[in-house]
Amino acid sequence: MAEAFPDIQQIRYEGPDTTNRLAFRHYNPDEMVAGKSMADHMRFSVAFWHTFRGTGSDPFGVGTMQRPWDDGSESIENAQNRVRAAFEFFEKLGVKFWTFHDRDVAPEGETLAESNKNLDEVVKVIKEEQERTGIQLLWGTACLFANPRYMHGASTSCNADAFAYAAAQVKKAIEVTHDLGGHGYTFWGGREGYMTLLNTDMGRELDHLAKFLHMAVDFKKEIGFQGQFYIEPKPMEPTKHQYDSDAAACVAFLQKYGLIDHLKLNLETNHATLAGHTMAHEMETAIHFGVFGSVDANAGDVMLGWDTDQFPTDIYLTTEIMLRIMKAGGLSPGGLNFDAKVRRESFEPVDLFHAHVGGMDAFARGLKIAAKIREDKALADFISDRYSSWDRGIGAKIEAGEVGFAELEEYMLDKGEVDPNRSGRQEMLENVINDYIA
Ligand code: XUL
Ligand code: CO
Repeated sequence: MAEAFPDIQQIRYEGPDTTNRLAFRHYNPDEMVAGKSMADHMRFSVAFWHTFRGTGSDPFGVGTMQRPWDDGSESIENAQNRVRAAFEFFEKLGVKFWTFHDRDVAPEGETLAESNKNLDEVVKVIKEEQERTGIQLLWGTACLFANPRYMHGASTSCNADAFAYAAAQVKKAIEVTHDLGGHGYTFWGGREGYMTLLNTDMGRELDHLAKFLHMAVDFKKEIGFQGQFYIEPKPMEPTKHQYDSDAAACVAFLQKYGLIDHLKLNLETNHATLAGHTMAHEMETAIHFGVFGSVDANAGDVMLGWDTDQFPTDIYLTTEIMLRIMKAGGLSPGGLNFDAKVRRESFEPVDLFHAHVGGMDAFARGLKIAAKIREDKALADFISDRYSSWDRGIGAKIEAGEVGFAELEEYMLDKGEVDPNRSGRQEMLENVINDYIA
């Protein structure tokens, strides 16, 4: 196959003063920041579905993307060529990881057996390309939402056969992920939710979702797959209410069904904002409950209420994310997966490079800023001082479990009133962060 991106050279770090738009200004993979290389801090990954299957179509018009290597057919040969084009892209961009759904990489056949065979044919080329380049699979997943058989959901469908089909499909997808040395496997509940409660037995559907995940955990053990399982929260779209609506809902679900030790969360920025949360909130929640796993890095549009999946360019956002990743002690075996797509109007192949280069540079800046904030303890000192009443006296006794309501009543009757409150200083802290970002 001829080169897919013949006019594009390896993207290199050239520093902030370069005039070359196809160079990194900030992302310098081997540069050490807070004791670790930038590449290891961020573990960037490209999402095959957006970057190599996104057509640019929307409800009002057909696709716009120019992809000269893709003949638009559903042939195996075309699917294999797409994979070769993708690995050329990953290599030139300098990422070490990628992600895919089963049906992105290989066409669905007339039967499950045919679909599995198609997948095997493409996996052969994926293996060759992974070996040739050293690029690794961050996680694999199965598309359990596009085919009409999944109109009511997959594991939460009212149709038991849809559950069975989804199980067979996920079994194969996990096998393939294992075979490709994947670091993880993600469950995003594409249509696991409902459009109306009028026709829905919600409790029964949740039980089925849990049963499905338990089967996956059993199967993982059976074949010796060591990768991390992730559940990916999203509150809506395509259904009105998705069961994995946010990090807290996922934690409650995982705890109730005894799955908390088997799955972590793959948090996505635009999903957090759709749920009415910041990404920082979702990350704090996941870290606190011990289920922070990986990140689908993108951004929404503040004016639009749907999943726009844009590339992250906001340094404030990337700083907040890197602060939490460092707080969590790093991302591995997860990564920063660009689950993001170029706009319909950005239809040339080179736009794929501009988009990813921008996202990687935005995170590189976020990393450096976050490292400095942590090094200076610019927030940490303020926060520990804010809670200092818990380090001594009555606060320490409460935390140690030494007192109950009766002792606290006695303490307060004696004291009469609480110690004076101190300002939360939100505006000052916002100014502090701005000084670091400048
Ligand atoms: C959908 C979404 C998915 C998952 C993988 O909003 O984020 O692409 O990341 O199925
Ligand atoms: Co995602």
